[in-house]
Amino acid sequence: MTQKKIALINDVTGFGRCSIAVMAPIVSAMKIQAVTIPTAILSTHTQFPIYYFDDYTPKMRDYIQTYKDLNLKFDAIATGFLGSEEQVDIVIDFIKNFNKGDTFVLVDPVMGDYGKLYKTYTPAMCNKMKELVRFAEILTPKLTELCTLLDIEYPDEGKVSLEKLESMCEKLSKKGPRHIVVTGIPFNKKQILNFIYNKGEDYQLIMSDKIGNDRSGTGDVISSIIAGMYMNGHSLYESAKKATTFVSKCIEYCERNKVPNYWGLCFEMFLRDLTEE
Ligand code: PXL
Repeated sequence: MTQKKIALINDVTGFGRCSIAVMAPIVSAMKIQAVTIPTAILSTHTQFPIYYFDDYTPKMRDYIQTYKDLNLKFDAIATGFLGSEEQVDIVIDFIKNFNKGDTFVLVDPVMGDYGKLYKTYTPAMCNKMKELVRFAEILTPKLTELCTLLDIEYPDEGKVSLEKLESMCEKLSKKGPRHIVVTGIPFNKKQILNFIYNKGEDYQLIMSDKIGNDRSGTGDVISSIIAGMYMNGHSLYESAKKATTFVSKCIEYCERNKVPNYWGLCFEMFLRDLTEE
């Protein structure tokens, strides 16, 4: 059996456990080869008071050209935080080149949190992300991102009905993604809701306990587990379930060991849970 390959288009961040530093080991544990396509190199992620940031955009086209010349093929492409409109254009060009029909594309539209967009998300950048969404088979937005992609106001305290979530996903799926996992929706003081949408099917729900505060890179852990599980033949529900169970276990460990939130999830402790024989 030939091993599968996933192209990870994301930043390389040294300390803080996010992006490729998290996604590559996770998909590797799932026996999938990780191929890194860097968008930027940072010493730590941007939640730290200081960080070194080297934008890789001007070099990405030459980097990718070698893959085109080598006629490399990928079973999947996963994208995460993107810094500029130009970078999104490069990613769209990459998908157009390498998605030969049997490549699956996961887009994690990392745009904001709690109803607020990150500073780099100008209206033009939001429109660019809407373009990218058209190329996704699986989309893993948070509620903030789902609302932004549909130009809908973020609901008060993130409270939203299941019917509304379904209609939002239906609307977004008309633009491209057949599968949508809306992650980390505030449900009540103790629980978080994850909403699973498969086009043409009934929605499914996964509840997880809310333990402690949010941790950096959680979205990257979730999206890479979903991508890896899905590539290994599991349903979207099973993939999302695996991701949420794994994240809960990591958070519980981090809380017990008083690991600061900005240090991300201690996923290394449980990587073996992801390996299937
Ligand atoms: O997915 C989280 C993330 C990724 N990359 C960078 C970040 C963050 C979160 O802050 O700063 C550079």
